[in-house]
Amino acid sequence: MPDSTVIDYDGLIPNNVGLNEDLRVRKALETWHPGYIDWWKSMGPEGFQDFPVFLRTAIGVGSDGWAKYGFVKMPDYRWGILLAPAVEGRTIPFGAHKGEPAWQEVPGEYRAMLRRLLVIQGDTEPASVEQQRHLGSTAPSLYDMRNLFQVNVEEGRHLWAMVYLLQKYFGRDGREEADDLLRRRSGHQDTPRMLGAFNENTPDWLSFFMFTFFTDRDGKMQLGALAQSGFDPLSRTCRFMLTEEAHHMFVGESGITRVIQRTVEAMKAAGIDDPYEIERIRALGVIDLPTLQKKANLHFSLTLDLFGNEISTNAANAFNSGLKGRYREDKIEDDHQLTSSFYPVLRQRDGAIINEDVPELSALNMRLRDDYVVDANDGLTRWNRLLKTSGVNFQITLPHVAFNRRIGEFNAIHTDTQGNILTNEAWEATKETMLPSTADNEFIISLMQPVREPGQYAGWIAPPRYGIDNMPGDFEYVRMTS
Ligand code: BYC
Ligand code: FE
Ligand code: FE
Repeated sequence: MPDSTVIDYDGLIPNNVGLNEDLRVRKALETWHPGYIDWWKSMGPEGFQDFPVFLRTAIGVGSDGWAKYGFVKMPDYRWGILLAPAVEGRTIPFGAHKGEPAWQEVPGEYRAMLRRLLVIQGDTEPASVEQQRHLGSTAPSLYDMRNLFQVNVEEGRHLWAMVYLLQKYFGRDGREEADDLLRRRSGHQDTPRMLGAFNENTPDWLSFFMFTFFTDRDGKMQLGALAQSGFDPLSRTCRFMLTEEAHHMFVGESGITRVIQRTVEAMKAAGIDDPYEIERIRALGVIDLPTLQKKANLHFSLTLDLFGNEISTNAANAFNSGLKGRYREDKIEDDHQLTSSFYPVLRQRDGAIINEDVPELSALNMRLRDDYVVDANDGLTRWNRLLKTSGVNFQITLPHVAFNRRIGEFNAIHTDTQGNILTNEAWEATKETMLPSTADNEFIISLMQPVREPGQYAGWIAPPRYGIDNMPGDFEYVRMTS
């Protein structure tokens, strides 16, 4: 057994899984590598492949989170296979096999289910890179541009993480899936990415911050559930991915905080108290808070669709078989088998939204979504604290879970952001008060003028409080002269 706390950086593919002794898998990954680089160059960050970027690379997998920072051109980034250290004597934490030793190989009877979970997880990672590929050219600062690229290379690494599991444990099928992961394209008519939200546009930086706040947070929840898996290599992979996810969440949360900060500063300087004086506020070159709220409504509702149907036999089977647990399963106190418990699910019945108790096993998507809403609300609290201390009378809120949904119980109805059911006519007449209108989007796009001077920031966003890796305010995070 190789020492899994040490990352081997000598070969083509950095790893702590002993690739040097695993020639079959090493060859499969090395064969896949050129296609990945082609994909990265053609579908990754557009226009910035040749510039050195100040990026973080993991050099350890311990809980002390060793990392080093340095300038690297993105195609030369060392994407690696990194698993969190094994936990000795780990057992399957939930489901029908609870208490049995965790699997080091794929249990034959669950092969298809596991493969599907890996493919869906893997598909989202390159999808997000594709969605964000045009954003570099409108970055509000070099600091933000660097953060975008850091998120992008890590999502690229997350693809490697799933491809490793597919190639190591699924033979020829796994290799085919790995190739298909490079073939699908976000938003493509014929070969789209698998899940809805990953085929949407991310046209501007407000969308990017909302995406990293709301949609990467689905990543956090799903990875949290998969980190509990009885299939130990998946658990260890996800545990390491979660350490990277924290940074993606930071980018989103702090990005929106800085937008709010800039807006309230500008309002104060101009003597505007009323956040609904939209035209006057926009004339200051900052994003008005009601538009921010509409963007939040959009990204929250798109992300809720990623939790699947509230009532799902797929989710029940994945839990029962020990493959996908609940968020923080190990912190929950119950029997971890859920064969006789119930869970309240919001349902749509004869024109009303009601709560109904259903067998808990079938409601695991709903439960994960509930945990997600709590987690997202925590983030909002911090934005709202800033609004409160600034004296502006406005709070960002999450819309009702039935609002603007395409998957699950509420896909056939329209509601307002409070969850009141609307007729089609009422929805058409009011939706632009709840979701960004064409004019809102055009205004945001009009602000997206690039700023490339070190230490300078676009007028609609405040500078960050701290530099990356404690760098000074005028640090050149992306070197524009290659
Ligand atoms: N779009 O039984 P159901 C991340 C399909 S984000 C399209 O409810 P299940 C990241 C479903 O596939 C985290 N189709 O499904 C973030 C099923 O189809 P089949 C990604 C959808 O399996 C930012 C059928 O409807 N990871 O990492 O219980 C940047 C019946 O549905 C959708 C995961 O999601 C949809 N939204 O739940 C970068 C974890 N929803 O099989 C990265 C792995 C449902 O009948 N995935 N369908 O043809 C899963 O655990 C589950 O597949 C889902 C769906 C939770 C997604
Ligand atoms: Fe990811
Ligand atoms: Fe992420």
